[in-house]
Amino acid sequence: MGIVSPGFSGHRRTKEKLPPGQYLVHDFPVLSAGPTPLGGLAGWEFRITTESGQVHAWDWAAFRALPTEDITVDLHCVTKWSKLRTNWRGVSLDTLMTDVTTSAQYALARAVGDYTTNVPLADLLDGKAWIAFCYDGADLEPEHGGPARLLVPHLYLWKSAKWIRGIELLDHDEPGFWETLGYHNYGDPWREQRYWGD
Ligand SMILES: Nc1nc2c(c(=O)[nH]1)N[C@H]1C(S)=C(S)[C@@H](COP(=O)(O)O)O[C@H]1N2
Ligand SMILES: [Mo]
Repeated sequence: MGIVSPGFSGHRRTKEKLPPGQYLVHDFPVLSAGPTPLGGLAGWEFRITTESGQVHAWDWAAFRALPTEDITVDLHCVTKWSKLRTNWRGVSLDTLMTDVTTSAQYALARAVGDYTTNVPLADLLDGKAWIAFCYDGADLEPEHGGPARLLVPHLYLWKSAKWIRGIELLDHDEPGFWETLGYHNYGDPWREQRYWGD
């Protein structure tokens, strides 16, 4: 390996490509539509419910016994901030879906409280989504969704439901909290799909 001068990497960084309309932040903003739930791990449960009503559930111990992945991903919020190379540890949705039999095409993530968000099931599979419980080597802070949140980094960050409790697999699409209020149904930052009609 050659020596890469700080000037070179700095130059590269300024030329890094962001999705259209986004700007770079170095802090980690908190965006929550309601209060931060402070429930402990004792009653925590994550459920996948299929379109035929089959339930697959993990308590914290069962969830944490699953194989984990360390991932570094860029985050893009619809309010226009992007944060690059964030480090997470989580359980891949592929792992959670291993024993789930479904022909559903849609998914609705449900969090503590009223927050829901819809994602096509294909966008949760093939290494594209995780239930994340560590950020930057530490337990995920409650304000960022701890104990665990959905992480779907290829879509705008409102799709990454904090305090996730379950995913419902559906044979029809069901818009969630922000989607019902006018946010784009799919939310691809690279196509700048911020609002319905974009
Ligand atoms: N349960 C829940 N999840 C949520 C939200 C929320 O209000 N409630 N806000 C969403 C929005 S709009 C964004 S931009 C991100 C913000 O995540 P952060 O607070 O960790 O930056 O969480 C998303 N997930
Ligand atoms: Mo957001």
